[in-house]
Amino acid sequence: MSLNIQYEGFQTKAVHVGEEPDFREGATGDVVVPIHLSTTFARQKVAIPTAGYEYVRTQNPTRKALEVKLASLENAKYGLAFSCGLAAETTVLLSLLNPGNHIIAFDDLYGGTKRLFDKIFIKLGFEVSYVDATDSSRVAEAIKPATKLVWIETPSNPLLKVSDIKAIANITRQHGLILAVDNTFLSPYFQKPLDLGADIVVHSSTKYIGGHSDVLGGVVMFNDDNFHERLQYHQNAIGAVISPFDSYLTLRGVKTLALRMEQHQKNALDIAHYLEQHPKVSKVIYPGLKSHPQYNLLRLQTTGYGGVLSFEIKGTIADAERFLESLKIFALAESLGGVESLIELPSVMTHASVDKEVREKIGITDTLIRMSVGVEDVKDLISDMKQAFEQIKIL
Ligand code: P1T
Repeated sequence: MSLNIQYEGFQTKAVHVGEEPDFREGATGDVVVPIHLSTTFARQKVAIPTAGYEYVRTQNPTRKALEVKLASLENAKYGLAFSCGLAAETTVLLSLLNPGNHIIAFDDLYGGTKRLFDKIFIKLGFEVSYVDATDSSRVAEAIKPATKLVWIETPSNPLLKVSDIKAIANITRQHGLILAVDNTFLSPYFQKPLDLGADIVVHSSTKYIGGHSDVLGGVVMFNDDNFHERLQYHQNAIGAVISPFDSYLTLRGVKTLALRMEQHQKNALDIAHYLEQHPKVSKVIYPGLKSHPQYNLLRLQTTGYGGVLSFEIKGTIADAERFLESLKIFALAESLGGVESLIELPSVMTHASVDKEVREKIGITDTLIRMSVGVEDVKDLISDMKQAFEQIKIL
């Protein structure tokens, strides 16, 4: 129940928005929104849904609380929650585009997003061009008469390339295009793309927003009333919605987003410094390092660098595999953004669906390792890496 309280701070919003106690007669004053499992909502009058609720796919009170809370964290007017990040992406594309439309996408994207574009949307009659969006002029150069939307991740997955949201938003605005930003890697705690001129923000809430590697979800945030009408219609018509239980888990997770992001970042910076000086490492990519090519830009458009880093191990893919398989605290697993540290080999795992030729062209080599730094004690994480490095003998 909304009490119309205006909260200022991010953490206050994360804890309270959408979950204000309900003191109406018969209500119990819960400080946590209940998990409403009812799939349908009874009415007293044929034409009047009780409290606006009709059927669970269309809307339910637990999902509503999540959507309202996440929208407030992203400084958005609207938020819609889906069954996963890819379901959110699919619904955005089907709601706002038509076959024949052209999409300009960042050449470094999560492998599943690239697969969605290349294997599903191209088959449906959409056209996609990939550009290195770290240079905004490449986005402008790729615009055609049929272009409708620009899709970026910043920082990107897995190469952590950063693009200039404001500069790209200026280009898309001039040409009447939609700018969609996947904000999964930094979360609304460190970056708010709508404030920088983006039209749509997408998240895999499976990652930092959920934060505990126990819930799948996706969210879309935006300000435009017309988008709201179209997206809400398609959300209901397509039906890839988050369940009430998963909404609850995500609500529970997001309350500590700010605390977790600070710890992820602190640990990631220490690990990036450790790896930078390691003789068996040839390259470290972390937006919080001065050596990152877009370090200055990042400092302008975000308030932090996040908890994901990538690095290249010297040697062969067999050395990379040996290192990964020797780790004891890091879980060798896909995904990111949970409290536990995860590590993976994109060429074989998260980005295996991207053609080898394309992967190598943009820099996803066989020995590139991606790490999602958790919130554990960093000295334990570094000790774990030390013992794993000792297992590889690089000449
Ligand atoms: O897994 P899902 O909730 O459907 O989210 C897809 C997705 C979208 N956007 C970004 C930036 C992502 O990283 C992901 C999922 N990524 C992984 C599973 C991964 O390990 O990179």
